[in-house]
Amino acid sequence: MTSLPLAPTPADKFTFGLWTVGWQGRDPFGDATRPALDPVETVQRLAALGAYGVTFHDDDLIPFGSGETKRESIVKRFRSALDTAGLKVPMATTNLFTHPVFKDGAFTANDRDVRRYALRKTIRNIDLAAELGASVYVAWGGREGAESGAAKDVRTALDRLKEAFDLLGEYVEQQGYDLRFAIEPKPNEPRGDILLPTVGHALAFINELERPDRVGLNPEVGHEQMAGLNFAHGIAQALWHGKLFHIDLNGQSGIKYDQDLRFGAGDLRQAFWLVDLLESAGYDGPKHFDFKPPRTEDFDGVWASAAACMRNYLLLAERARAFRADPEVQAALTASRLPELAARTAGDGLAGLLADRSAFEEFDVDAAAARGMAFEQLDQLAYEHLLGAR
Ligand code: XLS
Ligand code: MN
Ligand code: MN
Repeated sequence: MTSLPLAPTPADKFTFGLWTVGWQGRDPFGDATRPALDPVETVQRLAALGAYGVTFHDDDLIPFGSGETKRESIVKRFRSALDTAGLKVPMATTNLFTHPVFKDGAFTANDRDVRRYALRKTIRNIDLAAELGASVYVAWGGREGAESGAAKDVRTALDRLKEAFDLLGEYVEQQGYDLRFAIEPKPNEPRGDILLPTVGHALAFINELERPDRVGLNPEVGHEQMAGLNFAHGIAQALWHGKLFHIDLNGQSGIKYDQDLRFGAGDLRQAFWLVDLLESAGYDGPKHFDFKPPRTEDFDGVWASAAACMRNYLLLAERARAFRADPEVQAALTASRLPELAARTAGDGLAGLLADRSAFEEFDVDAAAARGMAFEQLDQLAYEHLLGAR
């Protein structure tokens, strides 16, 4: 195993939300354990750690209810901090969940006035996102859902959700912004059940929109794992559809509340396969950390955990590279017939398949059933690399 003096650089495209390191530790059972962070300090700290960019919800940067003059001076100060630090804003999003007005949702609230307000709030921040150079606009519908059956007519709510994305797409097109939307699925929390709960639900929804090309996904590690799903498989399918516009990296230990652990904590094995996939697929979008430094930490712990997110990604990328480059792994992949999976099943066409007696009439089913797949040896090699034993 090589020694690893890995240090992140902007070329790695690591980004963080203002709300991640800025989380004050307020949870349903306890008050804040840390004071608020000035977004300008966040920009400076992240740049010093080697990050590429920073992202925000409108209200993370401009406190809810700020007047126009205050808003302008905040944006000016933030922009000059970005310029000095050399940090980018590749993505922005809207807070449609904190204020009590969104208690029954935003784009799918039963209350029509709330839906119209939510769209206007979003459009206002889309203007700022475009002004700061963002190319992705994330939409996480945390309050779009229900706790009880009759309270939400889900089919009608999906009509309203489609209407919202169609209107936002129309706006962005009208303004000539180079901005695409990324839907972030989550199964529950804060609503009992959230609409578009998984990658698969969201992919199907996008096909019903007026501008499906403008809309993709921002899947989050912990959100799929909260539903017991294999995150790397979900990402592979999103890539297959050309829909991985952005990604939220963090850690989660199994099916429970949204833990938002630092990347690499929680399910390390899934983190390894995820990094292996992103690196081998050549994903070149931002690698965005959406984590919460635990409320046990002071600011030293906050910055240590932010640095650890990036380091864990780089360590896993190095381990994945070593795994793929190992001649024994390549032999094990062949023994497991991975190259064969890449061959067309019927390169000879349907006629060829129907005419091929060896495919059916003369096929030795028992002999094929008796062939071992050699997956255990292959998987153990992955473990050895992950554990630094090779
Ligand atoms: C919450 C989400 C949220 C989105 C952005 O669970 O992860 O932070 O990423 O609104
Ligand atoms: Mn989360
Ligand atoms: Mn997220």
